[in-house]
Parts: sequence; C-alpha cells; structure tokens
Amino acid sequence: MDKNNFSRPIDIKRVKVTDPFWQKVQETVRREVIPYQWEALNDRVEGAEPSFCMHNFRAAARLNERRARPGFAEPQYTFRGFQTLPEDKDNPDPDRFYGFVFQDSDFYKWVEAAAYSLQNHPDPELEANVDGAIDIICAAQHESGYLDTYYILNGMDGAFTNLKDHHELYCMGHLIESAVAYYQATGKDKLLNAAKRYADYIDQCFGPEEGKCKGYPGHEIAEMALFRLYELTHEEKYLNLGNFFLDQRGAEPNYFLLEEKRRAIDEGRHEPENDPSPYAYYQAHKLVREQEEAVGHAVRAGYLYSGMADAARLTWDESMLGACERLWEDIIKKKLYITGGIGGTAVGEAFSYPYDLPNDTAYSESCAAISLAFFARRMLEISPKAEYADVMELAMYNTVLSGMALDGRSFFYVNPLEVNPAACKTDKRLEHVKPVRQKWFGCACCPPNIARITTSAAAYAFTEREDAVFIHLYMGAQLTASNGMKLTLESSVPWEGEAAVTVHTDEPVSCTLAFRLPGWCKKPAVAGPGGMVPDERDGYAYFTGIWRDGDKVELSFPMDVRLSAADPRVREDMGRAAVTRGPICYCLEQADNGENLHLLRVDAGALDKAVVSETEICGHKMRALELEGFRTELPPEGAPLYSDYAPLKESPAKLTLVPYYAWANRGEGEMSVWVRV
Ligand code: FUB
Ligand code: ZN
Repeated sequence: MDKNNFSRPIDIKRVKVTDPFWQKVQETVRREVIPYQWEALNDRVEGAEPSFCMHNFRAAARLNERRARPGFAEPQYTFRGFQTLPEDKDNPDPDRFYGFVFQDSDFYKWVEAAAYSLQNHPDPELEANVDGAIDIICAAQHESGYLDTYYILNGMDGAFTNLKDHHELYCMGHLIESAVAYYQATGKDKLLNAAKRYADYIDQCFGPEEGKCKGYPGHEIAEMALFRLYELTHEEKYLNLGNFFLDQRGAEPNYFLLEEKRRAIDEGRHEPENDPSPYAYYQAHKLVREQEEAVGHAVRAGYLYSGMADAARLTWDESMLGACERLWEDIIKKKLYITGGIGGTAVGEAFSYPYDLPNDTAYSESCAAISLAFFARRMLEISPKAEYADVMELAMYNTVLSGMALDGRSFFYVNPLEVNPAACKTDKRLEHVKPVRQKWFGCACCPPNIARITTSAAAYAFTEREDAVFIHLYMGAQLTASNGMKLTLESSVPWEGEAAVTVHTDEPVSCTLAFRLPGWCKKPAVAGPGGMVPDERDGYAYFTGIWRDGDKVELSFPMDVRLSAADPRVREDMGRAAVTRGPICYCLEQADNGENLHLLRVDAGALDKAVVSETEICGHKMRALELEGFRTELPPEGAPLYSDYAPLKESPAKLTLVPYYAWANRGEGEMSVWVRV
C-alpha cells in the first residue's frame, strides 16, 4: 500500500454541480424526495405504508419527560417483534414502538440527505424543519446516552441482548453519518453531540477490556461511521471502537452463536450446534481478514467491506486491504449484475453462489448498489484504479437511479433485469419483484439511501490529496481544490463522451490533475495544455506540472453502442447480449416494443446501423437507441404446445431501447435488459 496514493473525497461544500444530468437528479431529490420523505416519516402519505419513525421518537421523548417527573413508574413492557404493527392501524398507541427494529435509521438517512442538499442549495425552511426534528430526537435520547427508540420504548433491559438481529449499532451508525453530515453542512452540533454521546456510551459497553461486551453489529455500518467520526474529531476512541468491531467479527467464540445459545437456554430450547457457518449471512463466519468470498446479506456485506477499506487506509493495514481486494474481485468477477446491482437472491436479500445472476428473480436491492458504490469509492481512495471507478459509475448511473422514479415520487427496493408483470402477480417466487415503483415501504431503507448518495454525488466524482485532484466521474462542476485552485469541468457524459477541465488561478500552481479513462471507451483521447504529456497508470491519465490560469485539458471518450456478453457460466444470459453505451445500460420496454419481449432478437451483425436519438421520458432528456433485429412469429392461438423442431420464423424488427434507470416510468409493462442475439 502506497500512502502517497491516498486521496479523500472532496468537501462537497467546495463543489457546485452544474452537470445537467446530476443537477436534475439533485433538484428532484431536493424538491420532491426530501419533503415527501418527511411526510412519510410522519405517516402523512395517503395510501403508503406507515413508517412510525417520528411517532417512535416522539413517544420516546415523552417517556423521557415522564421519567424526569417525581413518582414515575416504568411502564410494563411487553412484546418485541422484529416488526411491530398497531392492532388498530388507524389508532396507534402514542406511547408504543411500531415499525421495524431499525425504524430510527430512516430519519437519520433523511437528515443526511437534507444535509448534503443544504450544501448544494441553502434552504432555510428545510434547515428549520431539520432543526425542529433534531430537537425531538435529542429529547428521545436516554440519559445514559443510549439512543434507540426500540429499546427505549420496549424496555432497556433488553438493550444489546440481540446484536445479531436488532439493529442498535446499525442505528448508531446512521445517527453518526447524519450528525457528521449535518454538522459539516451547517456548523450545528446538537445532533453531533447526541451521536457522540451514544458512541461514547457504546464505547463504555463494548471493547477488549475485561467486563465489556465482545459483540459487534449484526448489520454493519457502525464501522465506517465510527471512522468518519474519528476523522472529524480525531478522537482515537472512535477509531479503536471501529477496529474492535472489525476484529471481533467472526472471532472465536462466535459472539452470535453465544447470543443464540443464551437465548435458547432462556427460552428452554435446544442450544444451537457449534457451527459458525449460518453467520455467513452477517459476514461473521470467519475473521474479516480471512474472508475471500462475498457472502450473505448484500447490503450488510457492502457496508462491512466499506468499513474494512476505511480501516485499511486509516491504519495502513495490508492484511485488511488484501481481504478487501479479494472480496472486490469475487464480486466483480462472479456476482455483479451488468446494471451495477448486487445480491442475486431474495432469500436473505443476499449474494447467491458464483455466477448465479438470475434476471427475473433478481434481488439487486437499491441499498446494495449504494453499498457497492461506497466500497468502490473507498478502494479508489486507497488506490486510484479505473476498475473501481468503472464499477462505482455503473452502480450510480444504473441501479441506484433505477431505484427512484424520474419524478422522485415512487421507488424500487428490488431492481430486476427482466419483468413480466403478469408473472409478478401470479408467481409466488416473484413476490419480491414489483413491476411499478411503490410510494413507500414499511421497510423503507432504500428511498432515503438513494437520496443521500445522489445529493452527495460530487464526493464520488472527485477526490483529492495535497498535490492532486482526481476526476473519477465526468460530472460537470465548478470546484475549488484544497490548494485553492479552481476548476471548471464541462461534460456531456453520460450521453456523449466529451469533457474539458479549465483551470482558474491567480498564481501558477504546481499539482497533478488525474483523469479516469473509462473502461467503456476503447479509444480515449486526452490533450493537455502546451504539450503537457500525461503519464498513464491503472486507467488514469496524470498531468503533472505548473498550471496557469486558463489552462485546459480536453478529453474525448467516443461512445459506441456495445453488445456485452456475460461469462458463459452465467446460465441465464447464455445466447443473450446486453446493450450499453458509455456508462448507461439499456433495456427493452413494452412501451416501445410491444409485449412478449422474449420474441425479440438483436442483429449483432448490424450494430453499425444503430441509431442514437434524443428522447424525453417524464421531462428528462436522454438518449434512446434503435437497433436492427428480428421478432419471432407466433403460431396461431391453440397451436400444439410441442411440435417437430424447425428454425423459428422471424420477421425483421426495430428494437427500441431506453436507459435502464428510466424503466417503469410510463406505466406497467414488460422489461428486459438481456436480449437474444
Ligand atoms: O436491515 C436494515 C435494512 O433493511 C437492510 O439494509 C435492508 O436490506 C433491509 O433488510
Ligand atoms: Zn434498501
């Protein structure tokens, strides 16, 4: 590991995104998603599943207030389901906890998105709303510093008794992420102090010292959040706690097994076998440094690997980096959808076995693609290699965006690569696949996650170190580097491949500008000022020298329409191709091609006749593709189900493809990413 290569995401306060593509996404999130999510968190969206998120914080705040009164007697605490719903849905008890055990995290993700959005676009009304909500959250905090409404309302004696499945440490992670983001955006530290109090309390309870709990999060994120808190505060205890959680995961005796044994004894059941393999779902089957395969719940995995990459960078830990590289390789070579999604199976929302990437039953949770972008960005911070940025870009432009309707008013949790609405409605195996986006979810992890990554997209596009600025994604922007040099980036990506960076500086500045050469472009061309010649390494062009005002680097990444094939070990994609252009993955939709998309075949020999045209879906300008192909002719209704084999009768057909992220914005219909060749 070469520390000289390390870079950090640019402070988004120093970036103004001017890119038409990303500006539109961020505006949609600012105008539609953030206000809508606030309504959803308060159960005010008609026809949507109630969240109970703010209900729970308010109930906990009220309980704390009562606790402070003389003569207060703790209420009788009773049930503790993973998801608790009111008996009478129209009359929830104002003092009870409802929703999923991790319901608090929805609020934190919302605050985090609001924080990034405020940096991009100051909005006093939104800020006042967040401040008011933070007051409620702080009032809900237990006097010990503990802050998880599930146990505050269901009985604190249960706290930390089910780390495996009850997400107290996960909620702490999201609390920290939001608190740091909000502090950085506004300078206000009320939520940050609450987050520190909770982290300090956890630090008193967990650790290597005798008498402290040896457990770790059942759902990761606390690790990367603690590292973020450490980088803000420079308080070593947060670094140590994050490292403790990583080192403990999978250590013997397996903590989750101990927990299960304890529970079995309490409940008079047989104790489980001494077998750590079931904990692969939580990536707790082995020490993290020994893990080689990406397994288990995909979001958990992505968050864990992100934390591991942070740890590798912060502590220059080669063995940790080695594990990250192996896990990365396993995902990229065997478990990644061409849309940048991960998680092939709905069973456990998890990675499936190698090369099992079904299209119609795919899980590909929006949060999982987000976790992959987190991991990729962190790997880039350690080693600037285009392969990391290529995958990060793939996830961000395709599955992450597909999770949200173009108007920002509905969302996908699951992102399939092939949909037949009639099948989704009748086939139980497809129960998780929705042919249209939903207004909200009882388990609403995805929408606020999409909001937080899209509003902070600039932190994925640009990283920097003292002597260099890295351009990973071609996102139009004006930015000020930490050395004071200003850059204007103009770009036509993702629709065309032209980009230019202009330097603005009063004095000549010596530094490096590093540009990613996208993997999707076969013949990139880069030209620096005054004959500056780039040095090429790992898919980046490095221009090093003295920069003067007006200096310009011009980049051209010709975008071909490409047909991609999967490794033949992927059974479902055999004999099929996916159409891509630049970072965008395309799909066929019924709206353009009629029903029975499986009857279509693309003419691979006529790719040179592909037509790229401007189109608009829901007010969003984009490029559609028209490809030459064929449609299998159907025999008349009632024809025999089986007959002697004969080549299929086909007639010529034009195939229209639209960007995958924009599918399901024109009503319900079939969709397919892979098309027969
Ligand atoms: O468990 C919290 C979140 O809910 C996970 O990240 C998602 O996969 C969903 O299960
Ligand atoms: Zn999710």
